[in-house]
Amino acid sequence: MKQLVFATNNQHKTEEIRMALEGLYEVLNLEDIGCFVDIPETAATFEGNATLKSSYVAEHFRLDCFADDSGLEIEALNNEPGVYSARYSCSRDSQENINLVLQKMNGVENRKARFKTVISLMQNGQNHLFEGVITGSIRTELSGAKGFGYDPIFQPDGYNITFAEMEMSEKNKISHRALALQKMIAFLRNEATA
Ligand code: ITT
Repeated sequence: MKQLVFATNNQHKTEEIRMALEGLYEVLNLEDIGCFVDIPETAATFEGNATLKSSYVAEHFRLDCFADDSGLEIEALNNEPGVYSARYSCSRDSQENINLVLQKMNGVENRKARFKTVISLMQNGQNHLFEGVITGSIRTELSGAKGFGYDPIFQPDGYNITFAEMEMSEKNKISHRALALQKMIAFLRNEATA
C-alpha cells in the first residue's frame, strides 16, 4: 500500500486520519519515520507554516507528506491571534491566551471570529492546499470544559453553545480541521480511483 506521512507528533490526529484513509494509504507520523526535529513554523500565514512542515519531510525523507496549521482569527483584532494562536500571551497556556483575548475584546461590540485550518499536501513535488473555516463569535466569558485552546470562548454560528460545551464527536463533524481534512480526503480518493 502507498505510504503518506502526516507531519505531526499528535497521536490523536494521526489515529483520526489513519481511520479516514484506511485501505487507501498507510499513514505514518513523524515518530514513525524517525523525524525528531522541531520543524520551525516561522511563516506569517497558515499556508506558509503548513507548507514549511510538509516540504521539510518531502525534502529530507523523500516521502509524500501533509501537514496542517490552524488558529483563531478575530475580526476586531485584525485577525489576531492568527498564526500566533498557540502562544498569543507569550506562553502556551490556553487560559492565559484566553485571558488576553477577553481583555483585548473588553467592550468591543464586533465579536465576529473564525477558526481556520490549512493543510498542505506535498505529493510528487507538488503542493496542494486545502482550507477549512468555521465562523462564529467570541463570548464575553468562558463556558464549557471540553475541547482545548480557545474552545470555551468560541460559539460557532447556528449554535448557542461554545465548542467547549459540544460533544467531541459533534465538533469533529463541523470544525475547521474536519472541513479541511474532508477536502484532502476527497482529493486523495478521487486520485486513487482516477
Ligand atoms: P501541532 O502544531 O503540534 O499539531 P498546535 O497546538 O500548534 O499543535 P494547531 O497548529 O492546530 O495546533 O493550532 C494552533 C493553536 O490554535 C492551538 O494551540 C489552539 O490555541 C488554537 N486552535 C486551533 N484549533 C483549535 C480548536 O479546534 N479549538 C480551540 N483552539 C484551537
